[in-house]
Amino acid sequence: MKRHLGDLAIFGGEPAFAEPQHVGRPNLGDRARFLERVGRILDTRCLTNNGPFVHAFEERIAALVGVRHCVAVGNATLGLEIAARALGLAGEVIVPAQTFVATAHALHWQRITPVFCDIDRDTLTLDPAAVERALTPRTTGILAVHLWGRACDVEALAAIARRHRLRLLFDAAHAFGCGHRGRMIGGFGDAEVFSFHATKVVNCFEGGAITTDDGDLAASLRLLRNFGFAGLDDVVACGINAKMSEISAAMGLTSLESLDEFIAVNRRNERLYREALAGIDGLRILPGDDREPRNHQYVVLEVDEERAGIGRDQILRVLNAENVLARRYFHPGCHRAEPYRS
Ligand code: T4K
Repeated sequence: MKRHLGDLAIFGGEPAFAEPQHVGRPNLGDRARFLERVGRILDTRCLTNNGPFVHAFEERIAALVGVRHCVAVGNATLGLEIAARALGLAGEVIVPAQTFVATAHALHWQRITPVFCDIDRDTLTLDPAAVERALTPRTTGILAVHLWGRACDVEALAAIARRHRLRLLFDAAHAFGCGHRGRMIGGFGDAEVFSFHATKVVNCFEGGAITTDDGDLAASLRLLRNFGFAGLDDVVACGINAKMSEISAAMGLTSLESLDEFIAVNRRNERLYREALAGIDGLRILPGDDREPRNHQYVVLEVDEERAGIGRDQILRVLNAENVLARRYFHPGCHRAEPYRS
């Protein structure tokens, strides 16, 4: 029997929650462990500039992902920027149209033109055939996004990159803890960039990391992250300040210690949503690939307005009125937002 949206108690009646239910409320980890680390930072007065917590965080990430190098940065947007620069991206770079604006902005800041490309209807990641069609003589690379933690068609994109001598960079902002064909995301392409923003499965308040197996690339990234300093007085490149602070790394390490627990809670929440919404005409929760490790951090609901008999924006208004802070991601579409629209 078909169910309809009105059957769902959580959408109707008295407000279910006195306080707003923050979709994406940050994971905190063990407070005592974090405060102990903060104590150490204050005791040693080593606050930033690649201190011991940043080193430990980089080692943990590299080990979990299974790569040789991890370069921690202040946030993923900066990570994408210095990765684009270190990889020599220029001219045009292919990006999916369905992504957070940071993917395109990171290129635009480097005076690189993001060329928006269609995505696969099922996985919501770059459609390799559409990538081929978007290539021009000015294309220097592909910046693919593992949207909502779902791996791109890594093999097809790598084949295109090889054939056309392009760089392949992955925006893995959503994908820490996710896998693809027996390997963890983080080890594909020339490099991958994670976000450890407050709303991510592992958070550093603000933070990010670039992972790669390429030692020369990692060395360039380390230079670019620190103003281009190769030694105390030796500036060898036009770098930027993309460093991660010790307190961010302390949060990241604490967060990593509870990763399994966060994922277990996410998995349970996703199952509850799936059960509650199952069989409702016009609503689809984006499927994940259950053969792969997943962080289950995002529950994405697609609304077919005609079949559901209610629009996405109406559903949002109802949820918000019930203090459930669901959001439209990404609205407007990146290619329809400024400065790209005009
Ligand atoms: N590439 C992709 C594909 C990305 O999605 C992102 C970022 C990036 C690159 C760049 O990564 P970073 O440079 O940020 O490391 C968020 C985040 O700001 C952003 O990191 C994220 N993607 C993007 C998809 O979403 P909003 O606008 O959703 O965040 P906000 O503030 O509305 O928070 C969402 C919910 O979380 C709210 O219900 C409130 C709650 N919340 C949030 C924060 C920050 C809290 O309870 N406490 C908090 O501290 O942007």
